[in-house]
Amino acid sequence: MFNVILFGPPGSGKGTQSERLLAKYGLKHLSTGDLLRSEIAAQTPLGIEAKNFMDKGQLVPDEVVIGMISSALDNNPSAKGFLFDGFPRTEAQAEALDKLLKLKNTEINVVLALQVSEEELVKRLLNRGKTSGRSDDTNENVIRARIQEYQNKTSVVADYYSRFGKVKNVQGEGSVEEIFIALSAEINALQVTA
Ligand code: B4P
Repeated sequence: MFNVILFGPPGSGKGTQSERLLAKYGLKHLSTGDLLRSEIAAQTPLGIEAKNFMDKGQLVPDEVVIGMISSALDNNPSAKGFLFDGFPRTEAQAEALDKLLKLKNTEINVVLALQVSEEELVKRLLNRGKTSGRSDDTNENVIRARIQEYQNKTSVVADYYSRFGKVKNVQGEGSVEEIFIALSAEINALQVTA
């Protein structure tokens, strides 16, 4: 199996680049943001609880997202690898993911970390908010709270994986195509040496 984490702050291009990487490498996409938004759309108890956090720009509690990822891994026994998008977002989630993958005799191969400035993130998310219908994209204070949550709780996830030499920083500003080429080059380099 080949397992990739696409990492970066909100609006850094994780969702955008995931679509292209999945098509190229045939990995199974696991986006906690998408999974949470489906729960919200279906008005499940989990979705109703998650919406309260997401509308304030806060992270959803670890046990909720870890449970979702655990079920998704179990439901895809024949995947040739996973692309984790927006997960893990805390050190506890990273530790839980390592344990879940170990049970399946596999591990994270690489963490691709998109580098984007805060002003560019705010600009992109406000722009997306004009058409996405996402309540967490329309208010600049909520967007800044999400970036703050990233700095307080999520950026440490890169430090966690750096200890194992798994992080590759990739410039996340430029055209979607340029960034895709840079991400693909990192994956290709690892697959050649694997
Ligand atoms: P997510 O759904 O993960 O969303 P995101 O971080 O906002 O966006 P993403 O990074 O995928 O967007 P993209 O840049 O592609 O999370 C939403 C919320 O769910 C979180 O705030 C949290 O509350 C909750 N949540 C999710 N996972 C969780 C977890 N594990 N633990 C706890 N809580 C969790 O796109 C942004 C915009 O930029 C788009 O409009 C796109 O078109 C544009 N764009 C992309 N690339 C561009 C480029 N190169 N140039 C210009 N624009 C670009």
